[in-house]
Amino acid sequence: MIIEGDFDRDGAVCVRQAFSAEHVAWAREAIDANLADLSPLARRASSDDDAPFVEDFCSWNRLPSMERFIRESPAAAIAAELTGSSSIRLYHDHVLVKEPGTRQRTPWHQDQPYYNVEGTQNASMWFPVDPVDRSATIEFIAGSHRGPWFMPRTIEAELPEGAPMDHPLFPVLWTRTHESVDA
Ligand SMILES: O=C(O)CCC(=O)C(=O)O
Repeated sequence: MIIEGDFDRDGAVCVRQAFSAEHVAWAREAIDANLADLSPLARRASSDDDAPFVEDFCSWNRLPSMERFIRESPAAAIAAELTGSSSIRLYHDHVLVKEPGTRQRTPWHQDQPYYNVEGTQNASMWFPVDPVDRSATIEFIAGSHRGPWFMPRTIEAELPEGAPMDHPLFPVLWTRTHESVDA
């Protein structure tokens, strides 16, 4: 496994050569299973005149393929390495699928204000199963994991940035992804 970057300083790193082709296949299988069996939490995050951008949450305990990826891939070991933790708990799984041609962007946001957890030993993993163009990949603002915090909002709302939140410091980042590229 190669860790590029400084997690404490920037709040984000790029991890290379940690997952095998089999792990990627597990994730792909889990996403397909999720799309075929959406939970009540699922939502469409793009408008009707856009290509489908579907997201769903918290499916690991009803989809065996999702649970296998979470329990048996190196994901938890990577989180332990980055946070210096001896054990890792899953907060949630979050599947986001942008079909080819989707224009809807994921807006800038921080994850921490969405999560009801405290502390600095936490991490989110963004794991694409298809090649993603530079113009469509995730972006981070280095150091934004130290706040200030901004109000959560939904992806599709396209509201102005939320008001700063009065919140202690946690390691999360401003992230966004662009629209998907055409297939
Ligand atoms: O992939 C995306 O569109 C958004 C991912 C994201 O915001 C996150 O992982 O926190």
